[in-house]
Amino acid sequence: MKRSNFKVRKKNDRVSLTEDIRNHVIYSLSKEVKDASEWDAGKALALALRDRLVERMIETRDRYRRVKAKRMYYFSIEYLLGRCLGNNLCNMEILDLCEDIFKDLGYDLDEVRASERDPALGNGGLGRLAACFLDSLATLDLPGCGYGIHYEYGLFRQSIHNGYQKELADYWMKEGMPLQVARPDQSVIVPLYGRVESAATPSGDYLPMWVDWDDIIGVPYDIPVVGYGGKTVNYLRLFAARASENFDMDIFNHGDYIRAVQRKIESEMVSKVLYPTESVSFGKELRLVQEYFLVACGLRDITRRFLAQNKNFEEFADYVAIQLNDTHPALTVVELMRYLVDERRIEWDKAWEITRATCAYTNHTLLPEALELWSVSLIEKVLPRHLQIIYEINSRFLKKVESKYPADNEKLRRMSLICEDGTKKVRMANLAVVGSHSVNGVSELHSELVKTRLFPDFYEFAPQKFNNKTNGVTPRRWMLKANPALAALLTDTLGKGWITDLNELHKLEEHINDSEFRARFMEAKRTNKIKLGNFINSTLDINIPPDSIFDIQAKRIHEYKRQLLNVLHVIHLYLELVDNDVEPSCSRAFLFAGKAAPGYWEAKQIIKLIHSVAKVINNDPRAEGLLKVAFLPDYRVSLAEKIVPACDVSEQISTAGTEASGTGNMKFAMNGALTVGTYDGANIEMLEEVGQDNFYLFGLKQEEVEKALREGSYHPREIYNHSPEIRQVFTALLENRFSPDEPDLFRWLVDKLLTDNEQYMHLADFKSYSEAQKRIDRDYAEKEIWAAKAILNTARMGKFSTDRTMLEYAEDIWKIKAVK
Ligand code: 26Q
Repeated sequence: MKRSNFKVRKKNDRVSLTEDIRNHVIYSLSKEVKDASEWDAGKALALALRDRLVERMIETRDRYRRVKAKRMYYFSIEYLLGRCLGNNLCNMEILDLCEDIFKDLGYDLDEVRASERDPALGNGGLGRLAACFLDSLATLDLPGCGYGIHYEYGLFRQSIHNGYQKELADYWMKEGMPLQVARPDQSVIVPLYGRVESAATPSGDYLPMWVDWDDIIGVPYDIPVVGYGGKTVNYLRLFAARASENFDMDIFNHGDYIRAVQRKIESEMVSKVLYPTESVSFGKELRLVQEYFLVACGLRDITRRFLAQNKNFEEFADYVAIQLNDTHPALTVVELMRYLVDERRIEWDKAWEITRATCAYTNHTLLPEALELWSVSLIEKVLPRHLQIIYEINSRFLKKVESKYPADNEKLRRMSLICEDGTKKVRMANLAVVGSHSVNGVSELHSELVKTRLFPDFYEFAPQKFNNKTNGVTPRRWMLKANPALAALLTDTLGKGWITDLNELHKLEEHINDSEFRARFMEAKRTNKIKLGNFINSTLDINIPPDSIFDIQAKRIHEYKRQLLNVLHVIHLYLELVDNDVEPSCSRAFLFAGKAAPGYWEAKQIIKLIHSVAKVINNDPRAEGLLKVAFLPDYRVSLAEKIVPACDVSEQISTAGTEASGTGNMKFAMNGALTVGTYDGANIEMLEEVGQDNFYLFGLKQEEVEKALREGSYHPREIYNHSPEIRQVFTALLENRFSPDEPDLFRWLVDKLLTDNEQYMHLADFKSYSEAQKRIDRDYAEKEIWAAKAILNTARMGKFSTDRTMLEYAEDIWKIKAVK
């Protein structure tokens, strides 16, 4: 029987949109049009938009079904989406039209957009990368969707009191989330706890039975993801945990109804809150349950969809690819094995082949403390059957290793999925590597280090699995939406092609000697700086002259990212000015933004230090017009959209070998900032693209860092003894010039940075950092030179669009094709 194709009916013209907005005010909000507030109008617009997205989402699904397309499912514990309204309007190319319609109705769309809360269902880079991927997948008409958790509370909001970070709960759906589509009919049941009973099949085979489990319901909510041009609408499917209606019969039978209900309600904790840290949460049972919840919900959904079109699981990997965003969803490997072997009765070797052909794993970190380990006893308690399967996977795998390397016990110990030092733990990274056909890092350098430092044994064992996929960012949100001033100039100069083919920006180089173009480019930058300056002025009461260099470090606060190096240099410049009478040749504003994990003491002290330094410098008349320092609270996607377009100098100064890739670095450079950066992560590839003259490189290389730390030859005190600049900075800190009311407040950091083999080698790079900063000062003073460098940064960032990244994943790993 031939199915008829779904037709999209809603039009995107002024008449239909206006009509639908009015209808939603009446029929969805139950108000008279004349009584609708600006906010009501915004909500009605969001609903009118939703109608259009939903239609296109159905059409897209229909299109994928018709060709039985292979689909990719991105499994990620985090998605840092940012505001949706403006982004959707941009991608559907109706932003200007809707602004106009709102004006006609007497409202201001900008205000409505500014009142939308960010869905902040992620910590930082990893979650934002997932969101950029979704935008590119839809733009490229690729059948790829996101799976995640519908957290009730997103990443905490940051407020600052007396220079210290305070965390506030982020109930992000307070005003509702008009875009999402609840799908209770597609809910799934997730079992947890219980025990395994061994039985036998009639033919005598081992038949394990997972019994006495508790269950949680996973209810899917779909957030439509519209690609640029508005044709393809994929979705992000987030699962919320709901208590099942089955009561714990034991308690129930004893008549304790309320206690039985209470236990059920506790199960809804699973999707209550996002863990606000990028490590150290291992051991927390709830986090393990969250990871399993995602995996179990996702796989149930996928197998149901697969079964609707196909019965033969031998073909599973021809229709399904699953990408594991770090090890957080690594239990996918085990859950898929359990499903195939226990529920579909497929023999182990076949099931293993299917599982490995389906799964692929991306690593995002080299920091040893961020590698996930879960104690065997905890896994046994929460997922008893899965533990058995992990052991079985391990024993079969180690047999293969042993046959290749007979009697190499050390190798077996290192490659085992079980870490036997102390209490037994499961190494999730080893599980992800063994259970996947592809393992990738997120920049060239990082992918090399994944092979040589993180998984050398696995690389030797199966080198063909390992590959690189350099990160990117979506130019739709980070240029078109965030930087309308620059976007208009680019479209004026090149046409619209750059929006979906960022390499088109290369053509800007033809205009580099056109003085009018240069002036317009710098005028756009100036417009953005004035906007950000006004924002800072109105929120923090700090006045930043638009002609000063906007020097920005915006990212999570972490020692490895070295905000401290930046602050030490700011203090140095200040002391040069007030103690040594050396004026900087350009006025500079040092802007910081970023959250610290609530339990990360050092990171929180760094926030306090920035505020303390800012207070002294901003209130010193001698620094007026020359130096300013500001910390912008509550860094999140919507704040980044204000910051990024206004940046002149982007600080990407991690210790070489610690930042897997970075993506902020790309956003800034795309928008015409110059990078002061180390030879780390994707900085290296950005440098290759823009050339040495357009990038301020400094600092030790990864091999040098590694060698010094390995040999124990880093003695910061020697550097200190030979550097009058560093001594002056440390003396000021120890003399409490930035903490007059709290003596010794910053002694810890002087002590720490002077400790032998200090892990992030701050002082080793200080001199070369400060020299790079001097070069920046000199170049910025030459307006025309600077403009050319800024333009070349925008022109040469084509590689760093997630469109490129997604096409590489699609071709090399997922084997999926566009369905137009
Ligand atoms: C793990 C277990 C328990 C609790 C939390 C976690 C956890 C959560 C988040 C561990 C790590 C993360 C996030 C890591 C992250 O954001 N990494 C960044 O990924 C970016 C995208 O690839 C890179 O650009 C950054 O360099 C990398 O730091």
